[in-house]
Amino acid sequence: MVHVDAALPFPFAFDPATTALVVIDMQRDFIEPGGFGETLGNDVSRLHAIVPTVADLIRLCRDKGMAVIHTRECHRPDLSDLPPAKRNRGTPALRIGDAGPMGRVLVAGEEGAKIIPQLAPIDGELVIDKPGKGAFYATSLADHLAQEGISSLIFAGVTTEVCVQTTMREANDRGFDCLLIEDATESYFPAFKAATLEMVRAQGAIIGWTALFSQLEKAWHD
Ligand code: TIU
Repeated sequence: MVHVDAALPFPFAFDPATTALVVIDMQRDFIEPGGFGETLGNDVSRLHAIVPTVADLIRLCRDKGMAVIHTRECHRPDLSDLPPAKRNRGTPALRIGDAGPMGRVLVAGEEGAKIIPQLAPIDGELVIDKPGKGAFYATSLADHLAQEGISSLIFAGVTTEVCVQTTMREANDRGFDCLLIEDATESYFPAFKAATLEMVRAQGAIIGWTALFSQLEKAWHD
């Protein structure tokens, strides 16, 4: 067992053999200019800052032989999995499915929907394409985790209060112990990130735990 004694709100212990790292939506569409995140009116530069930490986290988990899973928020080219309520929401400069500077926005296979090259999956790692915010909704993730005997999940990715938090809540309801790596997740809104970290671990880890990457790394080396 690995014991992350510094985790909040109290120590988090996990067995790497039954734990997976889930890296949420580190896609060009959210992290680079010209993608979906920017069309929603966001400054995407904040999200760049976590890339080195997410890369270190992925490397550590790979080195330890732990399962690494990546997700991508994207839709089929015919948009049959895109509810009108999602496509038509608000007044963005570009809607999901429209042609933008990185291809069609949030459409599978387009440049913008790809995971940024620095964090590209390697052979053997599961990549889940998801039409919603949560990675369990309308995907094979739950079946895969059951098949692999996974019972704990470590989370990284973007954005903290949208796809990361939704997925953690889905996972928690399904019985997984969840640890969110604080400096390997980011939001377009600093206050939303801070609030999410607090609400996740409030009430005795009502959704899960949080820890810094350095605290996870130290736990592994102790
Ligand atoms: N807009 C926003 O903060 N996030 C999303 O739309 N998707 C994810 O969080 N991946």
